[in-house]
Amino acid sequence: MRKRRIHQFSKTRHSFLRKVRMREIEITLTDSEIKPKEIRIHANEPVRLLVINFGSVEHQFAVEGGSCGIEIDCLKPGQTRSLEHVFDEPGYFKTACADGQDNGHDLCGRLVVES
Ligand SMILES: [Cu+2]
Repeated sequence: MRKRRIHQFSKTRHSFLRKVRMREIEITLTDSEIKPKEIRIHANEPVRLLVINFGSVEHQFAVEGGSCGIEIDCLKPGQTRSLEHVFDEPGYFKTACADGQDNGHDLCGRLVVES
Protein backbone atom coordinates (compact mmCIF):
# COMPACT_ATOMS: atom_id res chain seq x y z
CA MET A 1 0.00 0.00 0.00
CA ARG A 2 2.74 2.39 0.95
CA LYS A 3 4.72 1.61 -2.16
CA ARG A 4 1.71 2.32 -4.32
CA ARG A 5 1.18 5.74 -2.84
CA ILE A 6 4.79 6.73 -3.49
CA HIS A 7 4.46 5.54 -7.05
CA GLN A 8 1.34 7.60 -7.59
CA PHE A 9 2.97 10.65 -6.11
CA SER A 10 6.00 10.45 -8.35
CA LYS A 11 3.83 9.82 -11.39
CA THR A 12 1.81 12.97 -10.65
CA ARG A 13 4.95 14.94 -10.05
CA HIS A 14 6.52 13.85 -13.30
CA SER A 15 3.49 14.63 -15.38
CA PHE A 16 3.32 18.02 -13.70
CA LEU A 17 6.96 18.72 -14.55
CA ARG A 18 6.40 17.63 -18.10
CA LYS A 19 3.31 19.77 -18.47
CA VAL A 20 4.99 22.98 -17.45
CA ARG A 21 8.37 21.93 -18.92
CA MET A 22 10.00 22.70 -15.65
CA ARG A 23 13.66 21.96 -15.34
CA GLU A 24 14.81 20.63 -12.01
CA ILE A 25 18.27 21.62 -10.85
CA GLU A 26 19.84 19.95 -7.87
CA ILE A 27 22.05 22.15 -5.74
CA THR A 28 24.06 20.75 -2.88
CA LEU A 29 25.50 22.73 -0.01
CA THR A 30 28.40 21.53 2.08
CA ASP A 31 30.21 23.50 4.77
CA SER A 32 32.69 24.74 2.18
CA GLU A 33 30.93 24.99 -1.17
CA ILE A 34 27.84 25.19 -3.34
CA LYS A 35 27.61 22.66 -6.15
CA PRO A 36 27.35 23.18 -9.01
CA LYS A 37 29.50 26.26 -8.80
CA GLU A 38 27.90 27.59 -11.96
CA ILE A 39 24.33 27.04 -13.11
CA ARG A 40 23.23 28.01 -16.60
CA ILE A 41 19.59 28.41 -17.49
CA HIS A 42 17.58 30.21 -20.13
CA ALA A 43 15.44 33.27 -19.59
CA ASN A 44 11.75 32.38 -19.24
CA GLU A 45 12.55 28.74 -18.58
CA PRO A 46 10.66 27.59 -15.45
CA VAL A 47 13.12 26.02 -13.05
CA ARG A 48 12.84 24.20 -9.79
CA LEU A 49 15.88 24.63 -7.58
CA LEU A 50 16.22 21.65 -5.29
CA VAL A 51 18.59 22.60 -2.50
CA ILE A 52 20.10 19.94 -0.24
CA ASN A 53 22.23 20.66 2.79
CA PHE A 54 24.99 18.03 3.07
CA GLY A 55 26.86 20.18 5.55
CA SER A 56 27.16 19.68 9.27
CA VAL A 57 25.61 23.02 10.20
CA GLU A 58 22.55 24.99 9.17
CA HIS A 59 22.89 26.86 5.89
CA GLN A 60 20.83 29.15 3.79
CA PHE A 61 20.59 29.59 0.03
CA ALA A 62 19.99 32.80 -1.81
CA VAL A 63 20.17 34.04 -5.38
CA GLU A 64 21.36 37.61 -5.20
CA GLY A 65 21.30 40.43 -7.70
CA GLY A 66 18.61 42.16 -9.68
CA SER A 67 15.14 41.98 -8.24
CA CYS A 68 14.73 38.22 -8.02
CA GLY A 69 14.93 37.96 -4.23
CA ILE A 70 15.15 34.16 -3.97
CA GLU A 71 15.94 32.76 -0.58
CA ILE A 72 15.69 29.54 1.40
CA ASP A 73 16.33 30.11 5.09
CA CYS A 74 17.39 27.83 7.91
CA LEU A 75 18.18 24.68 6.00
CA LYS A 76 19.22 22.15 8.63
CA PRO A 77 21.86 19.48 7.99
CA GLY A 78 20.34 16.77 5.80
CA GLN A 79 17.33 18.88 4.86
CA THR A 80 16.11 19.45 1.31
CA ARG A 81 13.87 22.23 0.09
CA SER A 82 12.87 23.44 -3.32
CA LEU A 83 11.57 26.55 -4.93
CA GLU A 84 10.30 27.37 -8.36
CA HIS A 85 11.10 30.45 -10.31
CA VAL A 86 11.15 31.92 -13.79
CA PHE A 87 14.02 34.29 -14.49
CA ASP A 88 12.62 36.53 -17.16
CA GLU A 89 15.72 38.49 -18.01
CA PRO A 90 19.24 37.42 -18.95
CA GLY A 91 21.94 38.22 -16.46
CA TYR A 92 24.38 37.07 -13.83
CA PHE A 93 23.36 36.31 -10.28
CA LYS A 94 25.38 35.31 -7.27
CA THR A 95 24.34 32.14 -5.46
CA ALA A 96 25.32 32.18 -1.83
CA CYS A 97 24.72 31.22 1.72
CA ALA A 98 24.28 34.73 3.01
CA ASP A 99 23.51 33.70 6.55
CA GLY A 100 25.12 36.09 9.00
CA GLN A 101 26.24 33.16 11.13
CA ASP A 102 28.38 31.81 8.34
CA ASN A 103 31.55 33.50 9.42
CA GLY A 104 34.61 32.08 7.83
CA HIS A 105 33.19 29.99 5.02
CA ASP A 106 32.62 31.11 1.56
CA LEU A 107 29.61 29.45 0.05
CA CYS A 108 29.12 31.08 -3.28
CA GLY A 109 28.65 30.40 -6.93
CA ARG A 110 26.80 31.93 -9.80
CA LEU A 111 23.71 31.54 -11.85
CA VAL A 112 23.82 32.62 -15.44
CA VAL A 113 20.56 33.38 -17.21
CA GLU A 114 21.08 33.23 -20.94
CA SER A 115 18.81 34.80 -23.51
CU1 LIG B 1 26.06 28.58 5.19
